[in-house]
Amino acid sequence: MKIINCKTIITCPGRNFVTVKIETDEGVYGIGDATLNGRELAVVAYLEEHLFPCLIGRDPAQIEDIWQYLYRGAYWRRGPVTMTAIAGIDTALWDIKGKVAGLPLYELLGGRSRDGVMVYGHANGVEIEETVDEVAKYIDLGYKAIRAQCGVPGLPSTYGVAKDKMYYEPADAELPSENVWSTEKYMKHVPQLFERLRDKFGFDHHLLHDVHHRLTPIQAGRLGKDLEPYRLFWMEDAVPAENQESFRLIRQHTTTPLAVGEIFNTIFDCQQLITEQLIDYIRTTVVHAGGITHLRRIANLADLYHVRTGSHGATDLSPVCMGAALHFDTWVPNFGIQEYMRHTPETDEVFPHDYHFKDGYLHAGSKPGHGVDIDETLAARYPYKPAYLPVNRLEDGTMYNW
Ligand code: EZ4
Ligand code: CO
Repeated sequence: MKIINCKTIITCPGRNFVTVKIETDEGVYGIGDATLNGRELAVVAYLEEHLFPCLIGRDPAQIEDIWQYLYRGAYWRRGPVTMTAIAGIDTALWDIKGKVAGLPLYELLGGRSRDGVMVYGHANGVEIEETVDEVAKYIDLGYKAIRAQCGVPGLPSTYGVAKDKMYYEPADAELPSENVWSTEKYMKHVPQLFERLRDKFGFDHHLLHDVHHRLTPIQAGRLGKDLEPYRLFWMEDAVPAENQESFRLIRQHTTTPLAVGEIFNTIFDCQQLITEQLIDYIRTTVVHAGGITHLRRIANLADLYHVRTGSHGATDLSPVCMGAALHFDTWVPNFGIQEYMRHTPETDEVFPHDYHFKDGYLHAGSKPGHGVDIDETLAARYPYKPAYLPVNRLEDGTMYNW
């Protein structure tokens, strides 16, 4: 079997998605997600100009060799654009392998390790009581785990607070919108949110929180400590993680479990975090960490150090990524949890899929490959629209982390 054609499909059914499609001389094709929020066309150019020409004529069964060719062979390694492009191709090749074998992807990885994949949904509100109502909705829908975010008094807007609650999309403007941040105001407010939630709902559901890279290590230690009475499933992205050693200080001060990694693209971004047991959950996912082939390596390393997976699953990760991630989650021995933000009905229509939600779990389905397809005619009806993630400034105007 030979690869005869590769292309990207760009579509915007509410938000932008980049999909790789690889076609073979035997008629079998595979697809992979290659969406990098706010930087979509950089990945498209990398794929079309630099990677696709190298794939024509190759045997799609040689997934490992192709991965090594694209990673090592490029000389220039790592980085979000490169690794997202490689991920799109890698996912499409696994999809082809599954279709050729007539097996769902989780069977190729080693088979099912669990019946369903526990997911967490996003509850958010401008005020605490609004978030409380949203958490109640997720509990009614059957969720076992819910991430809770809320607005901070004195700050006009912040990460995690959405106009459209179920379909939160932070890339909201043609040029980056600007948020204002105060660590002091935030740190005073968050423990009140979780006190109220535990008071109202008790301890039967997992609660999670995303700090979105906004603290210093000692502040994160303090917040983790303040949240200990509410027994969070995790505190996510407490500090920017370029400096992996930062987590040592957080660890010294709190037993609140730590999650990080949605913006990591290789095992080298989390090597120290894992081997020194500085985190509890690694959030790398298929689309931004080099595909199934590389994510498997990260998960295997993590398993040796009691670190479990908790893959990123926001709406900017397309249903193709979600499908592949769910097969991965169904297999991976050290699974922790999977983030699940529902896509809009328009997006679900463009990407028909085999996965489904039931009683707090997602089920990968049993179709060969990852079980997600793309309706190209429908996709063409939603042309690309430039959209950026916001930027963040402190109250005195200093640029900060978003
Ligand atoms: O801000 O996916 O945990 N989820 C998140 C997401 C990210 C977006 C960025 O594109 O932090 O909402
Ligand atoms: Co996050």
